[in-house]
Amino acid sequence: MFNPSSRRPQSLTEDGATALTQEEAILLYRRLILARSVEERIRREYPKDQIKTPVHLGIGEEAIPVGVCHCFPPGTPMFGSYRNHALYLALTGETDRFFGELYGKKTGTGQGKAGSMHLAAPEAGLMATSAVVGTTIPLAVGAALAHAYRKSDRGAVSFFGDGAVEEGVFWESLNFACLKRLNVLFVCEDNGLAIHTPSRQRQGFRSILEAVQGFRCSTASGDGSDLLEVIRLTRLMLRRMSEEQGPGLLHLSYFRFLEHVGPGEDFEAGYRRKPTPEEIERLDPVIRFEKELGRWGVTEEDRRQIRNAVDDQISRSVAAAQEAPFPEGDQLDSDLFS
Ligand SMILES: Cc1ncc(C[n+]2csc(CCOP(=O)(O)OP(=O)(O)O)c2C)c(N)n1
Ligand SMILES: [Mg+2]
Repeated sequence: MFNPSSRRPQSLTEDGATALTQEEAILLYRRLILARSVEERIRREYPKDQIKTPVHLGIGEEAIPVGVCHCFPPGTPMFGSYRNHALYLALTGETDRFFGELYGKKTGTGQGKAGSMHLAAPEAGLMATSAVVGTTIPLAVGAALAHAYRKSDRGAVSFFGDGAVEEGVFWESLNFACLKRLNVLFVCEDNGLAIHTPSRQRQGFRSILEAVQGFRCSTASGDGSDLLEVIRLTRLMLRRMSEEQGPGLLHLSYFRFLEHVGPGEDFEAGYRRKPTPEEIERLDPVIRFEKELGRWGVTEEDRRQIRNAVDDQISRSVAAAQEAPFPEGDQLDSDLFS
């Protein structure tokens, strides 16, 4: 399928910031397809009402976690929001425990008690994700502070939506990270919406980037639908953060294709319009990256094989999750904190 002899590093930008081997390009494509296919599968399964947890699907967002995670050493502590599926899948690549959790089963990441919004995989670096907007931002700062205490140069990453920026905890966390020069990257996944409300009806500042630029923090902004741009900007941020010995904020915009929560589209609700086919070509990170894959000699047949392998993996995991037992007895209230 893939000819190793054709593997070659590619320089995709003037400064060569995004240099990927064929092996990396294939891995990244697999991660993108895994995230997309898992969520398409959830959309098909959800109406059967066996998955009881609310699901906040990230179709359109996938390139952000896939690209950012690719730039960090394995095990770097990462923290996210409830729109966390692509982040979990980018870090773990696994779907057995993922679907176990969605089906509420003992085999899940939280033994079926945490649900889609609280996926975690500490062994892979995913320390926490949460339903409560903004709550994991200070946890990422705390992880970076712990590294600083231990004189380690390991970083930490916080993923959150544009709505979290309207919370005090974001500004307090940013202030503290800047003051203490912590090695933490804030990644704002900006879809311009908090549920149904657009940014201009919520935000008193001109732009997130301008507001953060008043802080002693490195910043960059770009198109989160473009995986190669996400990687280029993440690497740029890492370089700047190392030069400045302090935190960074990476602001990436993307288009949320589905409703805020649930498996459907909601364009008929009237708060935004459906994109045209030409716009979809630009907004869909999978389509965008597929157009680039020829650079590494990855053919349509290669892509088909990757998609099929991913579909098989998902089918096995869904079947296993459906068969798995629910937690019972003492297991129901063990590991619960409130
Ligand atoms: C502290 C808190 N306030 C309000 C809510 C209700 N709520 C759930 S999602 C959401 C919108 C958040 O938007 P954003 O941070 O942009 O994330 P997105 O859903 O766009 O990924 C709100 C207000 C909540 N879960 N937590
Ligand atoms: Mg948002």
